[in-house]
Amino acid sequence: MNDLEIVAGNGLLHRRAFLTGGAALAAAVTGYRLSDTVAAQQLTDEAWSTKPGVAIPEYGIPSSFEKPVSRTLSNPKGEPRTQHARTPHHLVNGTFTPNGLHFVISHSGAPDIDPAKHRLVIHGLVKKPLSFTLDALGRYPMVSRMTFVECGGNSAAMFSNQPTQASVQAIHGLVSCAEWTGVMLSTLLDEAGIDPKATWLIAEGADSLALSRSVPIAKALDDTMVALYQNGERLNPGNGYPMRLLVPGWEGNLNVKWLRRIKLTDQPGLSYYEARTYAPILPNGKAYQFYFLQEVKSFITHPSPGLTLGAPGFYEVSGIAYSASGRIAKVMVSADGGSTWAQAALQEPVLSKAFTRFRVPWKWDGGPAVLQSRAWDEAGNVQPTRAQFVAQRGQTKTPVTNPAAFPSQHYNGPTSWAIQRTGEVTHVYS
Ligand SMILES: Nc1nc2c(c(=O)[nH]1)N[C@H]1C(S)=C(S)[C@@H](COP(=O)(O)O)O[C@H]1N2
Ligand SMILES: [Mo]
Repeated sequence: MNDLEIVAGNGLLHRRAFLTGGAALAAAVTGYRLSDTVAAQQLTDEAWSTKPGVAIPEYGIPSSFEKPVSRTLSNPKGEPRTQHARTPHHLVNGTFTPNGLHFVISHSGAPDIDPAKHRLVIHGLVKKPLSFTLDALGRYPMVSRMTFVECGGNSAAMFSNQPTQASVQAIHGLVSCAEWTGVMLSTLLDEAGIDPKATWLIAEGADSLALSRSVPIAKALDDTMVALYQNGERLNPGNGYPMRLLVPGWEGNLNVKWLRRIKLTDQPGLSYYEARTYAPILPNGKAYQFYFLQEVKSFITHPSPGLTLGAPGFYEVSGIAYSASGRIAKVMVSADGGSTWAQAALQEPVLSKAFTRFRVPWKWDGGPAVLQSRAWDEAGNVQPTRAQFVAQRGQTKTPVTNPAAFPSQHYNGPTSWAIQRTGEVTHVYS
């Protein structure tokens, strides 16, 4: 068996090279061997090795060399309008997003909530209206789960009829994945006692615009959570401190932050965001309303624009895949713009409604190549091609002067990165 077997065009290797051929692959990547003494001479004694280091701070932050690993802000001067902070997917690895890099969309800033004064009220069509302090909520049984949150407007640039010369952060930076810990909403609704007439709930935030969204009771009782912790620590202020609704796999906007009210009703509230922003008009004239799922999707993070390749040779192509309909079943990667495909290795554990990292070994011959990924989920859904997607949902002219203009929601087609002979990576449609 050849460990470095080429299985698809432009040099994609069988994923087995990671398993059985790890050593062969590593040797092929580094490509040169040194004698014992020459190897030892590679070590020099820098200042940091010759005197004691600095004291460890109470709260650890990344090395000063990691400054470029940060979010990009849509209003860096704090202009009072909707703010977007985008995750640098090309500068991180693994499957969850550190709290300081989790994307944020905030339509009226982040309220500075005193947790001692904050209350969560559950009322409406319930037998026993309830009010909770943060301390009281903390005494209920808790659960932890990894899940992604994705803005319905993530990847809006992909609706443009011309490729956008931007990074994976600019194009797909409005999705992140974290381990959330909190109380299942079903536990709280059980205590309040649901009136059988209740079919929806309206969740409201404590921010100044009181963002509200309607959630069907079935989803509320399924896997919806009142999240109190994010990756082990209290929620970041931008992500809803001290509590948020977590509606796994569903449109980001439903994940109401700074949660203060849940009202059970017998109909949706038709709030601003569900009646306007997240009800785009389809090419067939119908509104895409109450469409909640963030469908199966994947994109390559390494390489991607900004990560210029060096010399020809071995590279790992890697990226993330996720679906609102469960676990990722399979990811295929192409290096020739979609003509031939190699199956990627999936990083275990593969969790439902969470990021799954995929990897495939690639031998770049130095010529032009077009990298692309396509994911399948366990429910049998597959990412549509961009052409299929655009036929159903439409596209916009370039340049997109108003990025909020429709259509701009729920893009889940593939993304293609072209590798130039110089090693530069650019965005193309293929
Ligand atoms: N109260 C409140 N909740 C909110 C928002 C907001 O502005 N106010 N933004 C929403 C939007 S549009 C999205 S995509 C998600 C983003 O969650 P994150 O900022 O934690 O990543 O929060 C949603 N919840
Ligand atoms: Mo959003």
